[in-house]
Amino acid sequence: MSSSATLSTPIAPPAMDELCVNTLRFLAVDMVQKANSGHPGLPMGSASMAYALWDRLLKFNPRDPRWPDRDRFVLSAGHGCALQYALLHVTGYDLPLEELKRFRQWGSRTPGHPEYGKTPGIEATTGPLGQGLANGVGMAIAEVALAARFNRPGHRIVDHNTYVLVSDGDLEEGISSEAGSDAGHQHLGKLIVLYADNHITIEGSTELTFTEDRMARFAAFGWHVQRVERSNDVDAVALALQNAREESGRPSLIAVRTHIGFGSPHKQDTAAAHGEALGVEEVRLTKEGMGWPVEPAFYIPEQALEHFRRAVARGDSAQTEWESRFKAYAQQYPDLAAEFQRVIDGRLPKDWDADLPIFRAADSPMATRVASGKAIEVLGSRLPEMMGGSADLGPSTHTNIDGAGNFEPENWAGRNMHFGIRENAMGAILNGMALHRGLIPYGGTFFVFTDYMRPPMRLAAMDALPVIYVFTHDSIGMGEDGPTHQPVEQLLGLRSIPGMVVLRPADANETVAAWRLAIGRKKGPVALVLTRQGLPVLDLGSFPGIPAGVPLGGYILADSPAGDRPEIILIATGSEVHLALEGRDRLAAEGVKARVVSMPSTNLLSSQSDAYREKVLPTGLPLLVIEAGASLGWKSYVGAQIAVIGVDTFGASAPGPVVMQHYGFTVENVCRQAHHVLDQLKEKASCV
Ligand SMILES: Cc1ncc(C[n+]2csc(CCOP(=O)(O)OP(=O)(O)O)c2C)c(N)n1
Repeated sequence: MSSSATLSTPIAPPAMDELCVNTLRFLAVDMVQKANSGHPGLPMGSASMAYALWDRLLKFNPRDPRWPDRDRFVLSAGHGCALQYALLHVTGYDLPLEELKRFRQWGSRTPGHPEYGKTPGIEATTGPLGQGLANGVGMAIAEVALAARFNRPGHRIVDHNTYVLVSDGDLEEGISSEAGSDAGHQHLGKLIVLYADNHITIEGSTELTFTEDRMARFAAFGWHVQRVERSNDVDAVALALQNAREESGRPSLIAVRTHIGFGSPHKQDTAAAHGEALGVEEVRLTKEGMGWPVEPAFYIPEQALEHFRRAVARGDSAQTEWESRFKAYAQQYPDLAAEFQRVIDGRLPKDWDADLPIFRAADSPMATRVASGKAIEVLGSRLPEMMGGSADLGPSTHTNIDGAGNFEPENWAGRNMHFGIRENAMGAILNGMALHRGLIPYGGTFFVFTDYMRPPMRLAAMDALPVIYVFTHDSIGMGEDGPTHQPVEQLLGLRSIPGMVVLRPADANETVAAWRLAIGRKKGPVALVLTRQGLPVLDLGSFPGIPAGVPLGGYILADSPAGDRPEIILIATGSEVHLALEGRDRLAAEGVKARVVSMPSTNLLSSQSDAYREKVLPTGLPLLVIEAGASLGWKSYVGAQIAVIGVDTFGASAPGPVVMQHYGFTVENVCRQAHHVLDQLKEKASCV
């Protein structure tokens, strides 16, 4: 192209493609240059393939970015988001050009990596490489699961594709193998991945690190694979995409040989194009070299804009067509249509929690993982949108919904998922399912292995996704498997993720209350942290405060005998609550008045009013915390007059009760520590 950017006469299709692709390229270049920060290289190289998708195939409506049957598009290589913002602007989303000019600035809708909820049309927060690809797998799973449940002969009301754009970094990350393997196994034919195969990462050529045959790898996962050698051949990319769409039995990978920094005379095909502005002079040379006006920056040729904006009418007619099909469906299947609307809106049905179990003291001992399993059975029968499973630990995590069938290629209506031993992908797939909407996704593993899935958990919290985690074997109390399997610092770690609600219930009834809260909470992830070992059941007759107390995060489970002002408060979570109760009784016999506060969720308690917290933990009273986890968080949480019985080293391999005893989780030690705290206080007082 030379002067076509300024032509006012009609433009032939290939020239129009080129004009549009260059519009995207140079918008991205100018965004990064103006911000003097960001990643121009990937957008410059991938603009053509992204254009092929958005112009020829992608089903979307810029005026209604949340229309349920739209195709999903995830930019897994989130650092290339200048390209996505450019696409959103030119196709008519509510993203004014001004926002492109404020790329990466405070308060803009064009943050440094795509953030879900901040920019219309962004389907997932991406940036940590590999996560977006696994999100796409989750979205594709949600699509087939909802299609299996809601479509009827002649009525395909759920029928869309999921597209993901990945880079080398995405495919180098281990999660791409976890997710790729799962997607191939599940025959997710409507998942289509475009791979920007540009041979460059930050440190240089992929020859340094990445020489396996990626196509063969994905073929081995059961994917349909294609290669496009000339990325700027929009028709060739569109044809490959079309082939991928026609391949219904396998997910598709299309490796497109792109060139990072395409068009930049000094930076194309080098790592220098990856992550910094090209520089004023290089921008000028690039624009001149490609026949693009150097000024003004953010130039959008009228014809290109007109062409891109046809997406609005196209999207509108696609959505209108779907709505009329949905109307016909609703006439024939009114209940199903209403149910579809309900799950897409994320509304709960009436009486969804009516049959939740109430446990009695006679049910003791019961592990909280077992109580959780019983709650899941009931909830699963009331909430057909519940779908989840475990990373190959189902028999231990009790995450199965009886009678709900396995989710597998032969039965996408099945709701019990087998993620395999792929915690990272499991977390990201759950996120994708939540992002898609229409399901309540949950997943489980041993608590210690949350270390393998922190990245997606962090993103779930960032995106306020309603994902539920079922983490069992929650402390050194799990016993014989030893320190590799005994979580210590994980509680503190999860509690420190903003927006993550961590609940460590004390018994079966607290577990039921925790599940009720988790299902009812529509914004943000909830982690249920559960025991392997059996625990006494706190009968609601003796402890009526449990159902109302758990959602508050902390509450007075047992006050000082005779309701006197306590001299000390024993705070405990999970299995240690029982120790606190025993300690309280023994201290009473020794003449010390103690209150027991069960604190299943420090996060929830800290969001209660000052007045409530003061009622539960009056200022000035000394505290003894009993929790089989790192003590670090507690010291800052509750102030100076405090002692903690915690675990500040790794555990040990032995039967659970033996390990607990060795680490000081005994009634004797609780009483000793309580006396110690009180003695210290007295000493302090006498010194004053
Ligand atoms: C999990 C993770 N690790 C590291 C990074 C930092 N990072 C951003 S892009 C990138 C690699 C760049 O190579 P590639 O994925 O091929 O992108 P391109 O150079 O084509 O833009 C890295 C290491 C990241 N975003 N996520």
